[in-house]
Amino acid sequence: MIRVSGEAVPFIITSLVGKELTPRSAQFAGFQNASGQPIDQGLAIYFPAPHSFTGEHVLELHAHGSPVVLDMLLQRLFDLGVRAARPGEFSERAFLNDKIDLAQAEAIADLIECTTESAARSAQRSLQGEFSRQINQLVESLIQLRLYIEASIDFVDEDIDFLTAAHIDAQLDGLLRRLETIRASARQGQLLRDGITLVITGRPNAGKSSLLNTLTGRDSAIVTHIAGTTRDTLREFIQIDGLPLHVIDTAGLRDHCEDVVEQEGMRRARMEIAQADHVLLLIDDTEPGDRESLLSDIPGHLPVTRIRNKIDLSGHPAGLEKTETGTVIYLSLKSGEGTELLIQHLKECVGYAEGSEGIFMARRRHLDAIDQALMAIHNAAAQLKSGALELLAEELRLAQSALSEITGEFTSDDLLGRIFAGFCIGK
Ligand SMILES: Nc1nc2c(ncn2[C@@H]2O[C@H](COP(=O)(O)OP(=O)(O)O)[C@@H](O)[C@H]2O)c(=O)[nH]1
Ligand SMILES: [Mg+2]
Repeated sequence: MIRVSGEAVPFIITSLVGKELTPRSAQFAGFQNASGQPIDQGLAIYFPAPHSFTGEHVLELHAHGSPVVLDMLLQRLFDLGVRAARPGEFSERAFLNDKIDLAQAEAIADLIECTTESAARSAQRSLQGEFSRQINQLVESLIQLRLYIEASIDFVDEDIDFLTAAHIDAQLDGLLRRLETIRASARQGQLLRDGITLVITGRPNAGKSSLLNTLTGRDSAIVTHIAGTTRDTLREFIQIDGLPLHVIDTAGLRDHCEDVVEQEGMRRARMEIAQADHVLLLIDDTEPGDRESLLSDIPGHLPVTRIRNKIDLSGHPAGLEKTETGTVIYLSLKSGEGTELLIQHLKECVGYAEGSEGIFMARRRHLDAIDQALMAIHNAAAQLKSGALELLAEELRLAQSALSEITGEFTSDDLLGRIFAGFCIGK
């Protein structure tokens, strides 16, 4: 299917199809070259502006699928003055013509790229405007409150019944609670979209590759009793009950190693750890002594789960312990005992709730905007306490503009360019 959008569409129809098309109805037509000879025949649909996806005149041509025919048809269109669309250009025009807002446009790209069913449902919800609607309602409430506060600043001497401080406080509180609910849904949506990156590390032979294989359910990595088997980093994409996980198996870390290949593997392993969302530190439970010294290789802010493996040999019962330095799970990757604890734990620590009811697709930038708005409203509450109404009004304005960035009401061209460049061509 070829889709053409823009002012010249009526001219294209006359030249290519050679007859008038009834708006919004699929019509069988021949597609002609410059001398009136048929290139192909198929369905043509004309959507006159503004009742089209982009808001401009749009023509859709459904032709036969051969790449040669497609090429001839495109060449004919180019000869008529058409040019190829940039990635996301149709959605961008729809956004610029107020057909959809920015969050909806992003949902189109997310719907196309989603990797799980839950993600598809959430993207669909965002595309229908559920996320934008909630954001817009909040913006509306912010504007109302701002109006009141700014009026009470301007008419401070007049005898008008303004909101009392207690009223404003209650309203700010209500805004905070609504925003936090939206944030929770958006965070789930962002998890569904991007997932998290898990990096498996530990001493050689602790069972790292066995863990990767357990998680993927197949022989992704080579497992042997030989220390230093894994040298390359191995990446697998899996999902646990709809939660996307990027799992990375790495070369084992040890202090003394002569092998240059293994040294390079260790360098790469440390690089992956630095970029992880969560680290799984594998420890062989049969090994005596302090096997957790590797913790120093892991940046302090990263959540680490220590997995004490091979309990089939050590005799330790399967289980999960919460300690001051994080969670410890005892399991055996050989017998499978305790592995379900790990799966449950992973879902819990990323805060993943099963089911996609009420979740909408969201991106990092949406969460950042919500966080900025939350902070501004917190600040506004503080300004209220100190009686600084002007500063309070300013914080509300900041909250409003942060939220408006989500739907694209105030957005820089730069950001728009970056967002639409991430789309595929034709969308
Ligand atoms: N008995 C026992 N052996 C295990 C267990 N997990 C892994 N192994 C063995 O330990 C060796 C090293 O495993 P591997 O996954 O390659 O470790 P890596 O070097 O950390 O990737 C292999 O021989 C595995 O079969 C376990 O839970 N119990
Ligand atoms: Mg390995």
